[in-house]
Parts: sequence; C-alpha cells; structure tokens
Amino acid sequence: MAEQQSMVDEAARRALKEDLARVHCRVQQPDDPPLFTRAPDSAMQTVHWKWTDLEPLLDRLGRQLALEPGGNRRTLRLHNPGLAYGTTHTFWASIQVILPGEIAGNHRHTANAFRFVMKGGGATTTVNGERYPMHEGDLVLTPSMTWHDHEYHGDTPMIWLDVLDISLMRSMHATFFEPGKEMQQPVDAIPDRSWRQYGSGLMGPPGPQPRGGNPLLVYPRAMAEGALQQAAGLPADPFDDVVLEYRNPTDGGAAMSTLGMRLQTLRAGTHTRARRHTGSKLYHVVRGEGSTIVDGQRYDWSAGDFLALKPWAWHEHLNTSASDALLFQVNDIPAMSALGYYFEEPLTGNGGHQQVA
Ligand code: GTQ
Ligand code: FE2
Repeated sequence: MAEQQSMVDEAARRALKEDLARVHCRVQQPDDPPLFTRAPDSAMQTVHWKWTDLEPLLDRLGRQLALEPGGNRRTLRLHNPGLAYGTTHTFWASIQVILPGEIAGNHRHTANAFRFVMKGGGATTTVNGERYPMHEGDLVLTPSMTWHDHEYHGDTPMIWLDVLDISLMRSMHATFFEPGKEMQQPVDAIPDRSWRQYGSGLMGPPGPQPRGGNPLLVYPRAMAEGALQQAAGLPADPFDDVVLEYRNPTDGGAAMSTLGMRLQTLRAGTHTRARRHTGSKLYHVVRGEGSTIVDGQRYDWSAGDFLALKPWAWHEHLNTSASDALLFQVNDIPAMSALGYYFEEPLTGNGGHQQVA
C-alpha cells in the first residue's frame, strides 16, 4: 500500500516537472541527490602535495613564466581535483615565485589574502602605504580591498605561500578587482605603522580600540615561534600538541575575518587524538616530519609539503621522528563561526585513534 502510494507520488513529481520548469519552479525529483545529508558530504578531496614534486615545478615557473604587468602574479596554485577550482571550497593556496629585481604591481580586491614566507627573504610587501620586509617564517596580511604590491631585490628566486578566500568570495558573488594606476604605491613616512602600534601584541595605544578589523599587518617569525616555545611549557593539547592562533591584538579574535592561521609544534613522540570539524584546512610543513591520519588513511609528510583536509574528515597527528615538527595551518573557522556553521567532534573509543587502512 505504502509502496503503491510512493509510486503514484513519483509519477506526479515527474509529471509536474515540465509545467513547473516553464515558470522557473520545481519540486524535488526522485533522482535528485538529497539536499540535506546527515553530515557534511563534500566533493572536496583530501590532497597531499609533496615538496619533492613542487620544488622542480617552482624552479621551472621562475625560468619559464614572465611576470606580466597589470597586477598579475607568478603563482603555482594548489588545485583540488574534487572541485572546479580552489585548494578547498573556501580558499585558494598558491606558491608565488618572485625573481630578483621584480615588482608584482599594485592592485586591490575583495578577497582577503595573506603571505607566509617559505624560502628566502628581502622582498617587501606594501599594504595601503605601509611597507613590510618579508623574511622566512613571517606572516604578512593584505585584508580585503587593501592596496598591495610586492618588490624583491635578492640574488636567488624567493617563494612564499599566498592564501586568498577566493572560493568563498566567488560563492558569495562579491568579486571586485582593481589594478593600481602605478606599478607601486607611495610609501608612508612611517612605513611600518601597524607594527609600531600593535606589534608587541601586549601593549597598544591607549584609548578606544580601532573598530572594523585587525589593524596589525605583520606577524614576524621570531614573535610567533617564541610564543609557541612559551606554550610548550603547558600541558599538551590532546588534538594538536602545541598550537597557537595568530590573533587580532585589539580584540583577541582571529587575525583575519574569514581565514584562521595557526602555528603548531608536534613534538617528537607525539600521537594526538582524532577530531573532525566543519570547514576545511591546509597544513604546510615548515620543518620536521611526521604523519597525519585522515579518514583512516595515513599521509607521511616532511618539510615543504602541504596537506588539505576536507570538511568533517577525522584527523590525528603523529611524530615518530627524533625531532620536533613545525606546521603552519590555515583554516576557514573564522568564516564558519561567524555564520554559526562551525561544529567539531572528538573521536571516542579506541583511545581516540582511528583504525588505519
Ligand atoms: O600577491 O596579490 O596568489 O592578488 C593570487 C592573487 C597572489 C597577490 C595570489 C593575488 C596575489
Ligand atoms: Fe593581490
């Protein structure tokens, strides 16, 4: 009886389809995939990029690709094969190659962006008139709609990680891009104002705090790694061992409105518990080696590698080597939290560890 009824309903739905389509309406069809899955069902794939594959390609990009004017960049994009574009469904990570004497011209866009310097130093990024030197391990922010250009005067090619929330921005249909009239913007009389005002992280200008986002544009390596060493004196985090977030010094929130950046030490001998959460993330191995188990599959990584995690994937970390490993992480937790879509869950049973395939 119930079966017969559902067949009648199926036929009714198919019969309605064309009439409804004519006036831009539809009802759920029997072969439509469900809109409401019980848990996130992402087309994004977990992907591991190995430095041994990336390094020769970056070298080739530097030798074979020109840096065109008009605010273009020379970048190797980390592409997720499960998606039309993007490293994850919210952001794009690329490795930018800049050669001695080059200028990556001034422009601005709605996408929020940051740079984490992978190798070399001596370039500068100018952000709304403030010029910041870029050295290995430094983080430099170029928030939404800030003018930015890069310049480099070194001896060998320099590379850094660029992350932009392009996929999120595009899904929100909010793309704007404007090339600057000149290759470079003028630099202010005080070239590093945000660092001088807020760079200590603990002391700041008295009086009311600025509103409307993070005023600090640079997080140098020595500050970040020093903070991490201090945190290593605390009890280990069961999921992350030692982890700190880059924060907005004026309100303690995430350093960027959509993207979350963290620095993490996995000490020798660490085996963390597994957890899953909504949103995607990307790890970059700054130094050391170890493994991450993602949905029962083990990925062995070493310095220079990248690992992108799809939403709601179980993940836990191991460091069976004799020395500590340092990971830089980017996630979309600030965007997810702001929308009320952030959820996480620890794995219970089996000591909080996954079965490995
Ligand atoms: O350096 O401004 O990887 O605008 C992609 C877009 C870098 C940049 C990228 C960009 C930039
Ligand atoms: Fe840009």
